[in-house]
Amino acid sequence: MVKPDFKRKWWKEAVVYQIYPRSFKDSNGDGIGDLRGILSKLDYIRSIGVDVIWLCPVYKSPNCDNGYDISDYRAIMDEFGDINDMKELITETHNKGMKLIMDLVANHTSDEHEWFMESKKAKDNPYRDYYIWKPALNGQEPNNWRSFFGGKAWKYDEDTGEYYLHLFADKQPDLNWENETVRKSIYDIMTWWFELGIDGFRMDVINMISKTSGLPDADNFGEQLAYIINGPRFHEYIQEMNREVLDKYDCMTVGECFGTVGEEVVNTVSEDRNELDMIFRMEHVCLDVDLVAGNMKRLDWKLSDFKKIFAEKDYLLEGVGWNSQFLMNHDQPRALSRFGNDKEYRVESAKMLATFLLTLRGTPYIYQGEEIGMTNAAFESIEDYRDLSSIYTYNYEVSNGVSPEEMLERIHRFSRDNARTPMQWDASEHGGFTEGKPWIKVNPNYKEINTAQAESDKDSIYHYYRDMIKLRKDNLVWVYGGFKLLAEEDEKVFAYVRGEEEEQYLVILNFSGDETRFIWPEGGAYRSQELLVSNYADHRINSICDINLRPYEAGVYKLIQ
Ligand code: ISL
Ligand code: CA
Repeated sequence: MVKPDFKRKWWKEAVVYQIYPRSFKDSNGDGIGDLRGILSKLDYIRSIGVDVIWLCPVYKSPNCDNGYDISDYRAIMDEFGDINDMKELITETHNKGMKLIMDLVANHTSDEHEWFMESKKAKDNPYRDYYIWKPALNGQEPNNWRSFFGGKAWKYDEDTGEYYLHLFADKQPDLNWENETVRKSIYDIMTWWFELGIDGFRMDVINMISKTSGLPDADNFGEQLAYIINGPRFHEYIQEMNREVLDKYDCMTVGECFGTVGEEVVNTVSEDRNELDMIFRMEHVCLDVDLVAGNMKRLDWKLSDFKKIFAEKDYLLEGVGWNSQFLMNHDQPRALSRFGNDKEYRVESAKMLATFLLTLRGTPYIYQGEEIGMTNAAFESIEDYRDLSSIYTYNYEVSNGVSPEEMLERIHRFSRDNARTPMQWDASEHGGFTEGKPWIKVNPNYKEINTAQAESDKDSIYHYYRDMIKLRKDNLVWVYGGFKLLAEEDEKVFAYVRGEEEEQYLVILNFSGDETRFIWPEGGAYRSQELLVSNYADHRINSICDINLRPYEAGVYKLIQ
């Protein structure tokens, strides 16, 4: 359980704050968040106690997928500002003692990127091979792959009579990483940004850049994933990327690696392989919804399965490599609505989840608004939604017989827009996000849930996050110390011990809305315990071996030996 020989790194000790720029803060009243908006809120971000800001894509983009479709990697999206704003953001972030990482979207570009526009012109265009073009097979698509956003993964181009591959929207053609010039061009872009002063990259669907050769037909989507994820040349490319770029900078990298499991995780983040610092694994956000089926139907899930995922991912990398920890991001519902209770126990459960996220081993990522307990939005009509994948799924399922009411319920629960409603700053109109008309509706609960309220209330979720981050920072044992899951099969309580033999802590979290009792006979081995944190002001226990917990009650104890 203990590995004191971990190499210290700033990014292991950091807490990251993720910003979705479109929804963070609008500075000029056009209803769209922008870089000057972020600049105006840097002091707020710093006040949470985080060290690193991860900016979702801000590059020039026609915005079919809110910036995950890039048309120019060296320019800023018109609505967000310009390169001077970006330079100022980098400088100011550094001046305030934080670092800034960007989103590298390199599996695909926009179809409006110059490379693709050239590529489309003719079969012998020098850029043709930048993308994955194939002729029809028996008058049909080159294979039967599906896009992640629904429909076929191939689009026919009339002019040149061939299909191009798009694993995401048809406006997001996949780059051909087998082409060395493509790889070099991406490395040049990365270098360009490092020279501008950024501190690292979150890499979008990076485990999909190498596809199985021959692009074989798949019997189902699961099999298709196997042909796409961690393909034959993935590690070679990432090692090359390190030699060409990453090795030259003191940077951090985190790869979005949906579907990467087991040995492939080890192969990607082992410190001796020089690939990625950490990856985002998605298992814990796939328990209650089937991303392979893609229908947003809620599945029953068990806390014991959730716990095993966290334990296994920690044990797998013990002494080998580093984990990332997150409960939500811009593609996921609000963690509080999903794993807590966003109604009668909103504050308690949000604090419980904060206790969890910040006492795990691995670098924690907080998503904007998580620190004030923002919740899922339940818009009345599908017209109020903006996310292309939510809209596609709604239309597809409804046209296949699911009732619109049922589909709207699924959207309420799982739409990516739950995370994308504007940040709630105060109780003024549109939550202080904009003085104009927001590009997507503000969650109507902004009058009660906003940063102004959170800052002024000493018992708020926001202050609790600050305290938890401080606790984590005050003692490196929270960063590097071992993790041991207790009571694996308990379906209400998530409990674990952190730390070294001579210094141990118990974290106990009631993940349910019921009162429950946690019996821990091994606790008898300790002389006593000292309570460090709880989300209930009157949290008391008689014995560490037998703990009563109220709904979502959480406690962190130092165990005295
Ligand atoms: O969003 C999802 C489920 O709701 C995922 O399937 C998601 O599409 C997948 O994890 C890849 O996400 C990343 O790449 C996409 C982009 O739309 C996402 O926002 C991004 O995080 C394409 O670039
Ligand atoms: Ca704006």
